Amino acid sequence: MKIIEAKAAPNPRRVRIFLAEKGIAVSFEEFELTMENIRSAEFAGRNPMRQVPILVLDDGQCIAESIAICRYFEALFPDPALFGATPLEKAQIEMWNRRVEHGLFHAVAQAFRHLHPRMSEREVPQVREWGVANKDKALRQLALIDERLTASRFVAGEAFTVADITALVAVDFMVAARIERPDSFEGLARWYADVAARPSASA
Ligand SMILES: N[C@@H](CCC(=O)N[C@@H](CS)C(=O)NCC(=O)O)C(=O)O
Repeated sequence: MKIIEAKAAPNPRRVRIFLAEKGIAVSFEEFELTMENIRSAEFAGRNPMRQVPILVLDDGQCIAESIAICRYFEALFPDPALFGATPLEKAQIEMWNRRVEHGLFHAVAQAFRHLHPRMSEREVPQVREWGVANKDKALRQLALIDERLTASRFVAGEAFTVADITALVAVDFMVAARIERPDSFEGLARWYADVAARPSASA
């Protein structure tokens, strides 16, 4: 088994943090995200979306999508439960993870893809106005997460979960997307200092 990734990219980082939190060792293979590599038939055969990370199982089956990969490992190794243990926890963590992924993470990714010169060949058409609109959207989403973290220790409640991993990676991705984090978000700052200090954050 191996995970095909690009070390500098945010989605593979989500999987690396998840595995580090679980204490699971998997071998990683670096995939250079050049246009030539992305267009290759071999890459498309592994993931028709032409994106990393991709988990390649020993029998050659491929699982893409960061959360699908994390869920696979959660099912194999349930402790610590990063997707929750009880039906209620599972629902709450799913709710928050989806809010962060479809809200903040998506907005930051859209801002990056539609504004960064490095993405011009990849994001066609690259629509500047859409990138700018998503910078504003990302800040609105961040305000909602800040509000949540003013009342809650972690994103989905009192325990660290996959929703914190999604949020941490999204907040760090803001740097590449050139979106400044406002100092006024105190709940977010308190949470960020806590989760960024976990050993898994540097996985
Ligand atoms: N929904 C996918 C997104 C994967 C994704 O966007 N991967 C990026 C790296 S962070 C990628 O491979 N980008 C290459 C490209 O879009 O050309 C997931 O959760 O894994």
